[in-house]
Amino acid sequence: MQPGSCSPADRRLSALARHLQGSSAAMDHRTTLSASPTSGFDAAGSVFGHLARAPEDPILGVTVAYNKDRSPVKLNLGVGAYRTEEGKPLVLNVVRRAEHTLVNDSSRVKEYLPIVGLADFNKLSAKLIFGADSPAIQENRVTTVQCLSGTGSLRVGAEFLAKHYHQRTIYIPMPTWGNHPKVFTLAGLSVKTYHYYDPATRGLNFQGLLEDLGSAPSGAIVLLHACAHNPTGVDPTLGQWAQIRQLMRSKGLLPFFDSAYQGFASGNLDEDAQSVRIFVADGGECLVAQSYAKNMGLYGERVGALSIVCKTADVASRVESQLKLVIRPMYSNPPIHGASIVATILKDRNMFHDWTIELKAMADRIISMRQQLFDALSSRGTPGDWSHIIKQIGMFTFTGLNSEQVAFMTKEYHIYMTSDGRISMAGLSSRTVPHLADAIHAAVTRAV
Ligand code: PGU
Repeated sequence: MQPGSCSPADRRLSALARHLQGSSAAMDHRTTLSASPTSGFDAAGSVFGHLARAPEDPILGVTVAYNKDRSPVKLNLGVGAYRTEEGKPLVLNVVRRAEHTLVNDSSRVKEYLPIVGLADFNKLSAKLIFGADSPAIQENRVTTVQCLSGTGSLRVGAEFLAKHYHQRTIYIPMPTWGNHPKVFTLAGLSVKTYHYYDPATRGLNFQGLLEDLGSAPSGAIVLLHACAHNPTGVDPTLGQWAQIRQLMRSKGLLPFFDSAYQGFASGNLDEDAQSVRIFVADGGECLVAQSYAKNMGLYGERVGALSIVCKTADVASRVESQLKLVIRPMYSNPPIHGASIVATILKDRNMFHDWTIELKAMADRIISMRQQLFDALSSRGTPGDWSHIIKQIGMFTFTGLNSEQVAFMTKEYHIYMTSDGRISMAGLSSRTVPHLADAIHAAVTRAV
């Protein structure tokens, strides 16, 4: 399908855009109304009485529902958050050590950070994603600003593009993380989709991807998942990345990488950054949003970075000056604690090494959950081909279960997951695999 034509996904995005725009238009109207002494109030006298209840978030709302369930066998496989074999959240040892160092250093203060955040953190984050020997860094062509985790980095990047880039259209993969279209639409970009996933093979629809990007208007922005694509767990091979790069550069498409899982795909930080580095190596421009939520387990610290790679050092410094104007009225400057933890770990050779070991252990545990779930379904003789469970990469398995089957598993087995059939493998343990396998088996053999 041509990107210009209207797919069901594009129609859903247009409806979302209308909805988001509609709410601000309606808000303006109501502002006028509430100026009148008699209108804008409900029977109880509230100026907010007209509000409809908004639905829960499709991902974070799964945790809300899970928390209300009193069953002892309940299992939350919705949110992408790492759990131990005991099913508990994990604070990495190296993070505890870094926090100790910070707490014991009485010279540390709680002053405001600069608008762009902690300088050390920014430098080290760029090094982590682009590589220590990256010419772009050596030539000062990269500007990096600390933002509020991956989401905040995407939003700042999107606001910057909406304000300063000549093309307002961003192509996102279909499917993608559910928050992407909302972040980009609210920032003022116009969202379109490109083919990515092939439900028939449960793999990459590489032909569809090339066709869609090939017919995108010159200069359009393209959102790429750097690794461990969410929700599909399907990544292009390095050879395919090279082809995507060639096509995008030949058409002047602007890459915007979302790197939320560096280290979680292969267990190796450099390997997981290859897609980004292939693009940066050609001297062209791109944006990268990084998150430390998953790979350092700093979910609630909201620590991430936006990097913009430019053609020259001079452009990069002007870009940074404009990023400050985006950030200042949004949240003024970012929080200090999470960035200090990250900087402490990244700049200390021993701590960095220990982090890579702990990160690899998390990635390996997820891989072993894939194998265990696959084996459990095989031993039950569950109908269908489940080999995608071991082939897919990163935190999630895109099972292919439909929303009725998911609802059945939640109702009968107290298993919580997103309605698109995505399972967070990081939420599973050896103890809970049999329960999940029973539920999937029952869902595909009994549910309508
Ligand atoms: N980008 C992608 C591709 C993601 O999967 C996520 C998190 C983010 C960005 C944002 O992460 P930050 O926490 O802002 O760094 N997705 C997870 C977490 C829950 C959520 O939806 O925020 C998920 O379960 O899909």
